[in-house]
Formats: sequence, structure tokens, C-alpha cells
Amino acid sequence: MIDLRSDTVTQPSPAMREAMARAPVGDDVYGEDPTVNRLQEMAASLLGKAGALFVPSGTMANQLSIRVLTQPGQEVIVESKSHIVRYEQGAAGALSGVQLHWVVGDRGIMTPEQVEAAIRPRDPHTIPTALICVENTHNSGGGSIYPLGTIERIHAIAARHGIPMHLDGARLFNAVVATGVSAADYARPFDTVSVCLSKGLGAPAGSLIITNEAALLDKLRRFRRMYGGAMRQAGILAAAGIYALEHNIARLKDDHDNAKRLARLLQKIPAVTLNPEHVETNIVMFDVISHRLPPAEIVAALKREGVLINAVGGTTFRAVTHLDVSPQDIDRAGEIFARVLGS
Ligand code: TLP
Repeated sequence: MIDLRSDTVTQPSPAMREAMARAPVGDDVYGEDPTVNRLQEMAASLLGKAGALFVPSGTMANQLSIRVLTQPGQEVIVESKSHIVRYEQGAAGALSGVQLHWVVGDRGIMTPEQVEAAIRPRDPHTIPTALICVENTHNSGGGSIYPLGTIERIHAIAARHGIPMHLDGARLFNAVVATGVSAADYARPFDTVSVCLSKGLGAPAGSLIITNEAALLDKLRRFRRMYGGAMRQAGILAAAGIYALEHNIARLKDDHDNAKRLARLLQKIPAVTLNPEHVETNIVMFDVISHRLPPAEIVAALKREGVLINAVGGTTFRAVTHLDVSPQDIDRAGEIFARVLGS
């Protein structure tokens, strides 16, 4: 089976499992897990900030960041197709009591002008804008990358209005590898940054929230406990994260090359609509319009032939490359796509 549903499906490699088995551990609620502490220090230094907190998932990293940067009854500016809007079960409303103000970006990328227009005027009638969230790379935008200049211009606007910023950097290292911009440069304008270890980096679980502010880190730690995300001998998982940061960042380029390879193969199929220039990292979004089969049946037919992908709404499908997919797998997947979608 060639599994292109997500980069979350990667299996920990034997060397990663070995690192996990050998990890010294302690009770992280007491701050005594040396491997968790080492991972947090590594992540903070990679992103050029003072501190980091290890949490179980990317969703929790986003939601804790929203929780500590807002008050109930405030508003958060966020792109309309972002993970926070689409895939977090309404957590921002349920857990932080905030309202989400959607901005419709171009492949997920908001312009500074759009963000500025979405900031509420200070007025006795309006809800205060408390936070601006950016997702880089943008998942539903097809792995699209925020230009650093756009982020910096959004930040200049946010700073003028005294509004903090959160980066959902679940796939930040994909942007780093694709552009050569450092993680620290991408992270600089943000008060909190979340990064995931269990996407393209190949760890079995875990995310980090990185911040410069000690007071925020204390609050994050308190709410992590409230949300049930404080773990004990979590060094077993953190060791996989350290291994991932040390070994699996540069190789993300292979995933980007494979995504482009897949896009070129898909583009040859008449039923497929796709712009290969939009494939910037490891996500390939494409449309299959007026096919005799509905999307769910296309997914099932591909599965019968040995390829797994996700239908993500309407006529759109998503294929994601990752470290368990080789160029040979991509070529075989290309043949299967041509056979199923050509019939
Ligand atoms: N994305 C998953 C699904 O939840 C859609 C995927 O398969 O791509 N931010 C971004 C940008 C993400 O893509 C994801 C996961 C998360 C946050 C949440 O991470 P987890 O699944 O660890 O909570």
C-alpha cells in the first residue's frame, strides 16, 4: 500500500526506536525528564527563542497558544481554511471562548491588507481583536509557503495595533527547507510558535510550543496540565523528537521532490486539474472534475489498486509525500492514478 493520506502516517525508523529505548527519563510534571528538557532546549535554540514546552499534539499546541494569548469574548483572526478553523473540533470557541474571524486567503496565504481590514476598530460596540494566527506551510492551501516579507508586514500591522501573533508551524521545517529561510527568521515575529514532530519529521507523537516570554511559558505549562497534556516519563517520546530534529529536517527536500514528481504524473491525466507550480512542499492538492465516480468511490477504487489518498471536500483530493514514500512508489502511484482516473 502506498499511503499518501498524510505525513502523519510515518512509522518510527529502527534507529529512532533505538534512541527512544535508550532515553533517560524522569517525571516531566516535576520538570525532571532530562530528555524532554533537552528537546525543549534544542527546539528553543533552533527557533531562536528562550523556551519551549513539549505537548502531545499539534492541536493542543495551537489551542494552548490561543488560550494563553486571549480572553473569553475576544476575537482571533485566522485564515478560513486553516487547521484551527477546519480540523480542531471548534476548540477555540469551546476551550478559549473566543470567536474566529475568517480571512479568505489565496491558497491559505492572507495579505497584510486583508489582515489589517479584519482588525476591529476600538469602539464600544465591537469585539476586541486579541490574536492573529498564521499557518506556515498552509495545509489546506496545498503546502503553500508564506513569503517572509508578508509575515513581516503582517507583524508590523499587528505591532501597531498591539496584537500578538501565533504561528501554526506544524510543517514549518518544510518551509525552511524549501526556501532556505531559517526557522528563527520565520519565528521572530511570533509570540508563540507550534511545530510538529509527528508530520514529515517522522516521530510517533509530539509537538512543541516555542516562546520568548517566561510568563507565557508558565501559563502554557499550567494550561497544559488543565488540558490533560502533562505527561510523566515523556522522554521516551521526546527522544524520538530529538532524533527527528537531528536527522530528518534536511531530508524533507526528498519529500518535496517526490511531491513535484507526483504532480507531473497527475498533470498528464486528462481528468485531473492541477497547477504544478502550486506544489511548493510535500502536499499535492488536485481536482477531479466530472468523473463518473463520486470522490469517495475514487478514493475506494485507488485503495483497491494500492494507493491511499484523502478526499478533502468538493472535487478536491490531497496526496502527501513523506519519509516512507520513495520515488519508485511515486511512479507506481502515478500508474495507478492514470488507470483509475483514466477509466
Ligand atoms: N493535520 C492533519 C489532519 O489533522 C488534517 C493532516 O493529516 O494534515 N496544524 C496543521 C497545519 C496540521 O496540518 C495539523 C494536522 C495540526 C496542526 C494538528 O496536529 P495533530 O494531528 O498532532 O493534532
